[in-house]
Amino acid sequence: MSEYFPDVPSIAYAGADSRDPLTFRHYDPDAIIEGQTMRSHLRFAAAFWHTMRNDLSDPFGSGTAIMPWDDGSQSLENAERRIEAFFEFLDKIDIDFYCFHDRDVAPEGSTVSESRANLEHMASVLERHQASSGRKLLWGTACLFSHPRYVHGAGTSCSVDVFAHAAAQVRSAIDVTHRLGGGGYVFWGGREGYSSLINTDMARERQQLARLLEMAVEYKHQIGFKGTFYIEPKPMEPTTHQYDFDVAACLDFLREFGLLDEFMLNIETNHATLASHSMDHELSAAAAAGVLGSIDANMGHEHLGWDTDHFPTDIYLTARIMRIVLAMGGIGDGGLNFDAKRRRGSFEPVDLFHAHIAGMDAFARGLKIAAAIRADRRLDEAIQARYASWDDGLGQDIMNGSCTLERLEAHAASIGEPSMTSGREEMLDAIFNDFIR
Ligand code: XUL
Ligand code: CO
Repeated sequence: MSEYFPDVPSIAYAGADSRDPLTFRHYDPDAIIEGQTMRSHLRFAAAFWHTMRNDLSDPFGSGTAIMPWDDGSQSLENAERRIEAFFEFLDKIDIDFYCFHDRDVAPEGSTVSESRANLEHMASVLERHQASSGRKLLWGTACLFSHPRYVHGAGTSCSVDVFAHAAAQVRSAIDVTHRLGGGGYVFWGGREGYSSLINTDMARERQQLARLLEMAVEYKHQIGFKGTFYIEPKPMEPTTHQYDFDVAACLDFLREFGLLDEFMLNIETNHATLASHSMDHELSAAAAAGVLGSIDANMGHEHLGWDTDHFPTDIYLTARIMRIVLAMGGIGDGGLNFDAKRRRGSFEPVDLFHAHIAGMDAFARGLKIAAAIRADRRLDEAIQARYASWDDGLGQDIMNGSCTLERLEAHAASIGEPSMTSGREEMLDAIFNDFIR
């Protein structure tokens, strides 16, 4: 099958010396790292919205992407052709998983039931392609941010009728995700926040959002969907402030509404940096709370203060991400979803391949680097040694609750000024750098 990308071969691993840009130089799917294949560590996914629906327009100019398979219409035939092109893409790039929003794959109808019927129809097309290709759905989601009715939010809308439309969309998106055997379902609150507090009742809006999530959880159990529910934090854009601001805000929200057992987080690099956090910060915060579920793999640009969704090509970034993922014991049922778009100037179909190759090779290198750093042990041992005073005696007594302020005062008085050692930050940075190759 080579209809839509006739000039692109199947992309294969050709080794680090390959000069052919349509090869992997580092992603060797069957190579074993820490006892597992690269393929199963990385669990790459392609995002239907960027791959098939992003025409690369920006606020200053129209779309540039050449998409010969897309006639620009809202017809079901056009939607089916996109899916055919997408599965040819997945097959040639050798990506096992994909993710979609309901409206990416199926046109919205003029009524709720027509929208549902369109989505069900496209689900049967996806089902067929999944069966013949072996590709799988990592997660599905509902687009609750594009339609004008969601101008004031979806779950957080001031209008209960809009809330009902959002609920209808969530229900049918969960249904098709379940039907397609999706590993999870994502809630990204694109407009679940506010433009201004001058007209906003924040307490109400957060409670409404919690109700939508509670009903979704109830529904999930009712239909027997076993996939994971994820919340994807993002601090702002398109709204001024989104309630799922960052990992800490999401944890607070889930705890407040008793939803922590039902959700994991899907963490995106460019959302982390928009919140003035590093990706490592967000991943570490989620991993520490046991809710690091999946990753939207992209990156921002240091000169641009918005969600630019660049393909992740920074090897330091991928090495840091994979070090946290390996330390956690792997990404589990989640994956690395390329929520990333080509630059506007990269408009040829073949650029879809170059972009994903760049991201996949960067993550393959990150994985190898992270595994080498872990095998070397110096960085992990430095952290262990830094906290050694907590490992027995007084430290243990404090942590197990058998110590008092009086005893600590007596201890402090008896030892005088504690002897302190350097944190050796730059030395450790240099050791990390030794592995970037
Ligand atoms: C938007 C974003 C979304 C979610 C899914 O910034 O990341 O595409 O990943 O709705
Ligand atoms: Co995302």
